Amino acid sequence: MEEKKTILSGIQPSGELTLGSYLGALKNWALLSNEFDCFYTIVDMHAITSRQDPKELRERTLAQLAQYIACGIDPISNTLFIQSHVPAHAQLSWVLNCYAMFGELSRMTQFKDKSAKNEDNINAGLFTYPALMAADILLYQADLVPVGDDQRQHVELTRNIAIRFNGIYGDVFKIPEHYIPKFGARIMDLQNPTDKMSKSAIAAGGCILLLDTPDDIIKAFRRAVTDSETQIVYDVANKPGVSNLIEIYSVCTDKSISDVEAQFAGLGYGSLKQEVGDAVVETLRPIREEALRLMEDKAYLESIYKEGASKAALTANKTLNDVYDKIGFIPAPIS
Ligand code: ATP
Ligand code: LTN
Repeated sequence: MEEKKTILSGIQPSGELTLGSYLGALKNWALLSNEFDCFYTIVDMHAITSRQDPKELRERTLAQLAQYIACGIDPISNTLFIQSHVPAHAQLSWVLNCYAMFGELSRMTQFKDKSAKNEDNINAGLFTYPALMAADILLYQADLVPVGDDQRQHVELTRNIAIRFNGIYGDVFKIPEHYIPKFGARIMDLQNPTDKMSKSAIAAGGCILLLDTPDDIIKAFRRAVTDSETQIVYDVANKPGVSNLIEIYSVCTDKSISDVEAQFAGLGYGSLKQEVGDAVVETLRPIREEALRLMEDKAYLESIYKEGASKAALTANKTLNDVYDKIGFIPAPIS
Protein backbone atom coordinates (compact mmCIF):
# COMPACT_ATOMS: atom_id res chain seq x y z
CA MET A 1 0.00 0.00 0.00
CA GLU A 2 1.24 3.47 -0.88
CA GLU A 3 2.10 5.57 2.16
CA LYS A 4 -0.19 8.49 2.88
CA LYS A 5 1.24 11.93 2.15
CA THR A 6 1.72 14.33 5.04
CA ILE A 7 0.02 17.63 5.77
CA LEU A 8 0.94 20.26 8.32
CA SER A 9 -0.82 23.51 9.02
CA GLY A 10 -1.37 25.86 11.94
CA ILE A 11 -3.27 28.91 13.11
CA GLN A 12 -2.18 31.38 15.77
CA PRO A 13 -4.39 31.76 18.85
CA SER A 14 -3.98 35.53 18.52
CA GLY A 15 -7.73 36.18 18.28
CA GLU A 16 -11.00 34.40 17.65
CA LEU A 17 -11.22 32.23 14.54
CA THR A 18 -13.08 33.89 11.66
CA LEU A 19 -15.09 32.94 8.61
CA GLY A 20 -11.86 33.74 6.72
CA SER A 21 -9.82 31.21 8.73
CA TYR A 22 -12.58 28.66 8.10
CA LEU A 23 -13.11 29.12 4.35
CA GLY A 24 -9.43 29.76 3.60
CA ALA A 25 -7.96 27.02 5.76
CA LEU A 26 -9.99 24.96 8.24
CA LYS A 27 -12.61 23.76 5.76
CA ASN A 28 -9.83 22.28 3.63
CA TRP A 29 -8.01 20.88 6.63
CA ALA A 30 -11.14 18.86 7.36
CA LEU A 31 -11.65 17.82 3.73
CA LEU A 32 -8.05 16.68 3.36
CA SER A 33 -7.90 14.98 6.73
CA ASN A 34 -9.26 11.64 5.54
CA GLU A 35 -6.83 11.29 2.69
CA PHE A 36 -3.58 12.48 4.29
CA ASP A 37 -1.57 11.98 7.44
CA CYS A 38 -2.34 15.34 9.06
CA PHE A 39 -0.64 17.39 11.75
CA TYR A 40 -2.69 20.42 12.75
CA THR A 41 -1.22 22.72 15.34
CA ILE A 42 -2.17 25.74 17.40
CA VAL A 43 0.85 27.98 17.02
CA ASP A 44 0.98 29.72 20.39
CA MET A 45 4.67 30.55 19.93
CA HIS A 46 3.79 32.53 16.80
CA ALA A 47 1.01 34.32 18.69
CA ILE A 48 3.41 35.99 21.14
CA THR A 49 4.99 37.99 18.31
CA SER A 50 2.22 40.40 19.26
CA ARG A 51 1.53 41.07 22.93
CA GLN A 52 -0.97 38.63 24.49
CA ASP A 53 -2.79 38.58 27.79
CA PRO A 54 -1.64 35.28 29.42
CA LYS A 55 -5.09 34.26 30.67
CA GLU A 56 -6.75 35.01 27.35
CA LEU A 57 -4.02 33.22 25.42
CA ARG A 58 -4.55 30.08 27.52
CA GLU A 59 -8.33 30.22 27.04
CA ARG A 60 -8.13 30.90 23.32
CA THR A 61 -5.65 28.09 22.76
CA LEU A 62 -8.05 25.58 24.28
CA ALA A 63 -11.08 27.10 22.53
CA GLN A 64 -9.20 26.88 19.23
CA LEU A 65 -8.59 23.18 19.75
CA ALA A 66 -12.34 22.70 20.35
CA GLN A 67 -13.04 24.60 17.13
CA TYR A 68 -10.59 22.52 15.08
CA ILE A 69 -12.48 19.39 16.16
CA ALA A 70 -15.87 21.05 15.63
CA CYS A 71 -14.85 21.90 12.06
CA GLY A 72 -14.75 18.18 11.34
CA ILE A 73 -11.13 17.23 12.03
CA ASP A 74 -11.12 13.84 13.70
CA PRO A 75 -8.70 14.07 16.66
CA ILE A 76 -8.03 10.33 16.65
CA SER A 77 -6.96 9.82 13.04
CA ASN A 78 -5.19 13.22 12.89
CA THR A 79 -2.58 14.72 15.19
CA LEU A 80 -3.81 17.88 16.93
CA PHE A 81 -1.26 19.60 19.13
CA ILE A 82 -0.08 22.82 20.71
CA GLN A 83 3.17 24.12 19.21
CA SER A 84 4.89 25.01 22.52
CA HIS A 85 4.38 21.42 23.73
CA VAL A 86 6.86 20.14 21.15
CA PRO A 87 10.24 21.79 21.89
CA ALA A 88 11.65 20.66 18.53
CA HIS A 89 9.83 23.63 16.93
CA ALA A 90 11.90 26.12 18.94
CA GLN A 91 15.04 24.07 18.44
CA LEU A 92 14.78 23.73 14.66
CA SER A 93 13.68 27.33 14.28
CA TRP A 94 17.00 28.49 15.74
CA VAL A 95 18.89 26.39 13.23
CA LEU A 96 16.77 27.64 10.34
CA ASN A 97 17.30 31.22 11.46
CA CYS A 98 20.91 30.64 10.51
CA TYR A 99 19.89 29.61 6.99
CA ALA A 100 17.26 32.32 6.41
CA MET A 101 18.64 35.55 5.00
CA PHE A 102 18.02 39.01 6.41
CA GLY A 103 17.09 40.24 2.94
CA GLU A 104 14.47 37.57 2.30
CA LEU A 105 12.90 38.02 5.72
CA SER A 106 12.76 41.78 5.09
CA ARG A 107 10.66 41.18 1.98
CA MET A 108 7.84 39.38 3.83
CA THR A 109 4.58 41.26 3.33
CA GLN A 110 3.15 40.07 6.65
CA PHE A 111 6.19 41.48 8.48
CA LYS A 112 5.82 44.82 6.71
CA ASP A 113 2.06 44.97 7.37
CA LYS A 114 2.32 43.97 11.01
CA SER A 115 5.24 46.35 11.66
CA ALA A 116 3.23 49.20 10.18
CA LYS A 117 0.26 48.33 12.42
CA ASN A 118 2.33 47.84 15.62
CA GLU A 119 5.01 50.50 15.47
CA ASP A 120 5.63 50.23 19.21
CA ASN A 121 6.36 46.48 19.14
CA ILE A 122 8.42 45.56 16.09
CA ASN A 123 10.19 42.75 17.92
CA ALA A 124 12.79 40.34 16.54
CA GLY A 125 10.29 37.45 16.77
CA LEU A 126 7.99 39.21 14.33
CA PHE A 127 10.91 39.45 11.92
CA THR A 128 12.12 35.85 12.24
CA TYR A 129 8.57 34.42 12.39
CA PRO A 130 8.90 32.70 8.97
CA ALA A 131 11.86 30.63 10.23
CA LEU A 132 9.63 29.25 12.99
CA MET A 133 6.90 28.56 10.45
CA ALA A 134 9.45 26.79 8.25
CA ALA A 135 10.44 24.66 11.25
CA ASP A 136 6.77 23.78 11.86
CA ILE A 137 6.43 22.50 8.33
CA LEU A 138 9.82 20.89 7.74
CA LEU A 139 9.91 18.95 11.04
CA TYR A 140 7.05 16.77 9.75
CA GLN A 141 8.43 16.38 6.22
CA ALA A 142 5.09 17.78 5.04
CA ASP A 143 4.11 17.35 1.40
CA LEU A 144 1.27 19.85 1.53
CA VAL A 145 0.46 22.98 3.54
CA PRO A 146 -3.20 24.07 3.31
CA VAL A 147 -3.40 27.84 3.94
CA GLY A 148 -5.11 31.00 2.75
CA ASP A 149 -3.55 33.22 0.10
CA ASP A 150 -1.77 35.50 2.61
CA GLN A 151 0.54 32.60 3.57
CA ARG A 152 1.72 31.85 0.03
CA GLN A 153 4.89 33.91 0.52
CA HIS A 154 5.79 32.15 3.79
CA VAL A 155 5.42 28.70 2.24
CA GLU A 156 7.58 29.84 -0.67
CA LEU A 157 10.26 31.01 1.78
CA THR A 158 10.03 27.66 3.61
CA ARG A 159 10.74 25.93 0.30
CA ASN A 160 13.72 28.18 -0.36
CA ILE A 161 15.19 27.56 3.09
CA ALA A 162 14.70 23.80 2.67
CA ILE A 163 16.27 23.78 -0.80
CA ARG A 164 19.23 25.81 0.50
CA PHE A 165 19.72 23.45 3.44
CA ASN A 166 19.39 20.32 1.30
CA GLY A 167 21.86 21.84 -1.16
CA ILE A 168 24.51 21.85 1.59
CA TYR A 169 23.70 18.67 3.55
CA GLY A 170 21.82 16.34 1.19
CA ASP A 171 18.15 15.37 1.23
CA VAL A 172 17.23 16.30 4.79
CA PHE A 173 13.89 18.01 4.19
CA LYS A 174 10.94 17.23 1.95
CA ILE A 175 10.15 20.29 -0.18
CA PRO A 176 6.52 21.21 0.64
CA GLU A 177 3.83 22.63 -1.65
CA HIS A 178 1.14 25.06 -0.63
CA TYR A 179 -2.53 24.12 -0.99
CA ILE A 180 -4.52 27.30 -1.59
CA PRO A 181 -8.18 26.98 -2.61
CA LYS A 182 -9.26 28.64 -5.87
CA PHE A 183 -12.13 30.40 -4.08
CA GLY A 184 -12.27 31.29 -0.38
CA ALA A 185 -8.51 31.90 -0.13
CA ARG A 186 -8.98 35.60 0.53
CA ILE A 187 -12.24 36.45 2.27
CA MET A 188 -12.51 40.20 2.65
CA ASP A 189 -13.69 42.37 5.54
CA LEU A 190 -17.43 43.09 5.20
CA GLN A 191 -16.94 46.77 6.05
CA ASN A 192 -13.68 47.32 4.14
CA PRO A 193 -13.87 44.84 1.27
CA THR A 194 -10.42 45.73 0.01
CA ASP A 195 -8.89 44.48 3.30
CA LYS A 196 -8.56 40.83 4.31
CA MET A 197 -11.01 39.65 6.97
CA SER A 198 -8.73 39.26 9.96
CA LYS A 199 -9.14 38.16 13.55
CA SER A 200 -7.06 41.10 14.73
CA ALA A 201 -9.08 43.65 12.70
CA ILE A 202 -9.98 46.80 14.55
CA ALA A 203 -13.10 47.99 12.71
CA ALA A 204 -16.34 46.53 14.11
CA GLY A 205 -18.82 44.62 11.98
CA GLY A 206 -16.44 43.59 9.23
CA CYS A 207 -15.44 40.24 10.63
CA ILE A 208 -17.57 37.12 11.20
CA LEU A 209 -16.37 34.84 14.00
CA LEU A 210 -16.95 31.07 14.04
CA LEU A 211 -18.68 31.47 17.40
CA ASP A 212 -20.90 34.44 16.40
CA THR A 213 -24.63 33.94 16.98
CA PRO A 214 -26.95 33.58 13.94
CA ASP A 215 -28.39 36.98 14.83
CA ASP A 216 -24.98 38.69 14.77
CA ILE A 217 -24.15 37.04 11.47
CA ILE A 218 -27.37 38.13 9.75
CA LYS A 219 -26.90 41.69 11.05
CA ALA A 220 -23.29 41.87 9.85
CA PHE A 221 -24.26 40.74 6.34
CA ARG A 222 -27.15 43.17 6.22
CA ARG A 223 -24.68 46.00 6.89
CA ALA A 224 -22.03 44.70 4.49
CA VAL A 225 -20.56 47.39 2.24
CA THR A 226 -21.40 46.95 -1.46
CA ASP A 227 -21.39 49.71 -4.11
CA SER A 228 -23.70 52.23 -5.75
CA GLU A 229 -24.59 49.98 -8.69
CA THR A 230 -27.27 47.27 -8.72
CA GLN A 231 -25.85 44.33 -10.68
CA ILE A 232 -24.83 41.16 -8.89
CA VAL A 233 -21.71 40.17 -10.84
CA TYR A 234 -18.30 38.87 -9.78
CA ASP A 235 -15.73 41.56 -10.54
CA VAL A 236 -13.15 41.77 -7.77
CA ALA A 237 -11.37 44.88 -9.07
CA ASN A 238 -14.47 47.03 -9.56
CA LYS A 239 -16.99 45.47 -7.19
CA PRO A 240 -15.00 44.12 -4.22
CA GLY A 241 -17.91 44.07 -1.74
CA VAL A 242 -20.39 42.28 -4.01
CA SER A 243 -17.70 39.89 -5.27
CA ASN A 244 -16.80 38.98 -1.70
CA LEU A 245 -20.46 38.18 -0.93
CA ILE A 246 -20.75 36.08 -4.10
CA GLU A 247 -17.56 34.21 -3.21
CA ILE A 248 -18.65 33.52 0.37
CA TYR A 249 -22.01 32.24 -0.89
CA SER A 250 -20.33 30.12 -3.56
CA VAL A 251 -17.96 28.42 -1.10
CA CYS A 252 -20.64 27.91 1.58
CA THR A 253 -23.13 26.36 -0.83
CA ASP A 254 -20.65 24.58 -3.16
CA LYS A 255 -22.13 26.40 -6.17
CA SER A 256 -19.93 27.81 -8.92
CA ILE A 257 -19.52 31.59 -9.21
CA SER A 258 -21.46 31.63 -12.51
CA ASP A 259 -24.32 29.61 -10.97
CA VAL A 260 -24.49 32.14 -8.14
CA GLU A 261 -24.51 35.05 -10.63
CA ALA A 262 -27.33 33.34 -12.55
CA GLN A 263 -29.28 32.65 -9.36
CA PHE A 264 -29.21 36.34 -8.39
CA ALA A 265 -29.62 37.85 -11.86
CA GLY A 266 -32.17 40.66 -11.68
CA LEU A 267 -32.36 40.59 -7.88
CA GLY A 268 -31.20 43.38 -5.57
CA TYR A 269 -28.31 43.57 -3.10
CA GLY A 270 -30.79 43.20 -0.22
CA SER A 271 -31.73 39.66 -1.22
CA LEU A 272 -28.08 38.75 -1.88
CA LYS A 273 -27.11 39.89 1.62
CA GLN A 274 -30.01 37.97 3.16
CA GLU A 275 -29.18 34.74 1.30
CA VAL A 276 -25.46 34.94 2.03
CA GLY A 277 -26.20 35.60 5.71
CA ASP A 278 -28.49 32.58 5.84
CA ALA A 279 -25.95 30.34 4.08
CA VAL A 280 -23.20 31.38 6.50
CA VAL A 281 -25.48 30.81 9.50
CA GLU A 282 -26.20 27.27 8.29
CA THR A 283 -22.53 26.59 7.55
CA LEU A 284 -21.41 27.75 10.98
CA ARG A 285 -24.33 26.50 13.08
CA PRO A 286 -23.09 22.91 13.60
CA ILE A 287 -19.52 24.13 14.16
CA ARG A 288 -20.58 26.66 16.78
CA GLU A 289 -22.81 24.21 18.62
CA GLU A 290 -20.18 21.48 18.71
CA ALA A 291 -17.40 23.89 19.67
CA LEU A 292 -19.40 25.33 22.57
CA ARG A 293 -20.12 21.80 23.79
CA LEU A 294 -16.46 20.72 23.53
CA MET A 295 -15.21 23.88 25.24
CA GLU A 296 -17.03 22.74 28.38
CA ASP A 297 -15.16 19.44 28.37
CA LYS A 298 -11.68 20.50 29.45
CA ALA A 299 -10.61 16.97 30.43
CA TYR A 300 -11.36 15.71 26.92
CA LEU A 301 -9.49 18.57 25.28
CA GLU A 302 -6.52 17.94 27.57
CA SER A 303 -6.45 14.27 26.60
CA ILE A 304 -6.40 15.25 22.90
CA TYR A 305 -3.54 17.74 23.13
CA LYS A 306 -1.47 15.43 25.36
CA GLU A 307 -1.78 12.55 22.95
CA GLY A 308 -1.15 14.97 20.05
CA ALA A 309 2.06 16.30 21.61
CA SER A 310 3.58 12.85 22.05
CA LYS A 311 2.65 11.77 18.53
CA ALA A 312 3.99 15.01 17.04
CA ALA A 313 7.22 14.86 19.08
CA LEU A 314 8.00 11.39 17.75
CA THR A 315 8.07 12.60 14.14
CA ALA A 316 9.56 16.02 14.92
CA ASN A 317 12.48 14.67 16.97
CA LYS A 318 13.51 12.32 14.18
CA THR A 319 13.94 15.25 11.81
CA LEU A 320 15.61 17.40 14.47
CA ASN A 321 18.15 14.66 15.31
CA ASP A 322 18.96 14.25 11.64
CA VAL A 323 19.47 18.01 11.26
CA TYR A 324 21.68 18.21 14.38
CA ASP A 325 23.75 15.35 13.07
CA LYS A 326 24.12 16.85 9.59
CA ILE A 327 25.26 20.23 10.87
CA GLY A 328 27.86 18.66 13.16
CA PHE A 329 26.38 18.77 16.68
CA ILE A 330 27.64 16.02 19.01
CA PRO A 331 24.68 13.86 20.13
CA ALA A 332 23.43 15.02 23.53
CA PRO A 333 24.17 12.63 26.41
CA ILE A 334 20.98 10.85 27.52
CA SER A 335 20.11 12.12 30.99
P1 ATP B 1 -4.00 37.78 12.38
O1 ATP B 1 -4.97 38.87 12.13
O2 ATP B 1 -3.74 37.51 13.84
O3 ATP B 1 -2.77 37.87 11.54
P2 ATP B 1 -5.57 36.18 10.66
O4 ATP B 1 -6.99 36.44 10.92
O5 ATP B 1 -4.95 36.80 9.47
O6 ATP B 1 -4.72 36.46 11.95
P3 ATP B 1 -4.26 33.66 10.69
O7 ATP B 1 -4.20 33.01 12.00
O8 ATP B 1 -3.04 34.41 10.28
O9 ATP B 1 -5.49 34.62 10.57
O10 ATP B 1 -4.63 32.61 9.57
C1 ATP B 1 -5.12 31.33 9.77
C2 ATP B 1 -5.29 30.64 8.44
O11 ATP B 1 -6.45 31.15 7.82
C3 ATP B 1 -4.14 30.89 7.46
O12 ATP B 1 -3.98 29.76 6.65
C4 ATP B 1 -4.63 32.04 6.65
O13 ATP B 1 -4.06 32.08 5.38
C5 ATP B 1 -6.12 31.77 6.59
N1 ATP B 1 -6.89 33.00 6.54
C6 ATP B 1 -6.88 33.98 7.48
N2 ATP B 1 -7.70 34.99 7.12
C7 ATP B 1 -8.22 34.63 5.93
C8 ATP B 1 -9.14 35.25 5.03
N3 ATP B 1 -9.64 36.44 5.28
N4 ATP B 1 -9.49 34.60 3.90
C9 ATP B 1 -8.98 33.37 3.64
N5 ATP B 1 -8.10 32.74 4.43
C10 ATP B 1 -7.72 33.34 5.56
N1 LTN C 1 1.95 32.04 9.67
C1 LTN C 1 0.63 31.49 9.68
C2 LTN C 1 0.41 30.53 10.83
C3 LTN C 1 1.36 29.39 10.79
C4 LTN C 1 1.36 28.31 9.85
C5 LTN C 1 2.45 27.47 10.24
C6 LTN C 1 0.56 27.99 8.76
C7 LTN C 1 2.39 29.18 11.63
N2 LTN C 1 3.04 28.03 11.33
C8 LTN C 1 2.74 26.32 9.54
C9 LTN C 1 0.89 26.81 8.06
C10 LTN C 1 1.96 26.00 8.44
C11 LTN C 1 -0.36 32.64 9.74
O1 LTN C 1 -0.02 33.69 10.12
N3 LTN C 1 -1.56 32.42 9.39
